[in-house]
Amino acid sequence: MKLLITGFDPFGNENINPAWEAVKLLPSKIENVEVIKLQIPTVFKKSINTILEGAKEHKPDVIICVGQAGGRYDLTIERVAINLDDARIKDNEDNQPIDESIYTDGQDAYFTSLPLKAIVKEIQNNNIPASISNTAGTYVCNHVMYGVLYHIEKDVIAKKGGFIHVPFIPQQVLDKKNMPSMDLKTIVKGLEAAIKAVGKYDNDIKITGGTEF
Ligand code: PCA
Repeated sequence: MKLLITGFDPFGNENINPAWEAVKLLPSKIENVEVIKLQIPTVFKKSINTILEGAKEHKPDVIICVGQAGGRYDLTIERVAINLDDARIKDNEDNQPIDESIYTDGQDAYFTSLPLKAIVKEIQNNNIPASISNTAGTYVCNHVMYGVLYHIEKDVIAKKGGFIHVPFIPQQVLDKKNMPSMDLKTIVKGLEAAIKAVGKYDNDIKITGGTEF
């Protein structure tokens, strides 16, 4: 199995993005999975185009995008991407779309085709906190996840796609009181576990993983 895994460059007030830092440290082979790493810009549209170019070159079976979710304490596997850009802050090229569709001919939302619960379980088996998230927000991460799933449906750029959000790493929270963080090595180990699960499970397992709110 061939996996294309992407990580964003730093955005907002941060000078490092734990997503790319972690992706960079992944081995190039994890059990039966060949891992291809790609940095993508935190820029609307350009981010999706960079993935499309990578997919054209590498022809992956699976595409997983990884992004920073400052404020979350665990690794979160995103269930759904919605057809909406609503940027609270400008992206790295000063774009700030507000309430715009990503693709006018796309569905309202796409669900990930990754085995969500198997991934969460495999990460937790390594004593690393992980859960399913039911919103990837309305910024570039949701944009990219939506773009990947749209292009999987329209032009089959891969068989499966999805998104994982990671917390801040400790060096980012030195000046942020009461802000959760996770050690970079732990994030890398968690992503490795996620990739193992993707290599092992074609279909998801039926265990609880929902939330009330
Ligand atoms: N996180 C942002 C965009 C880039 C990133 O790493 C997000 O969650 O939308």
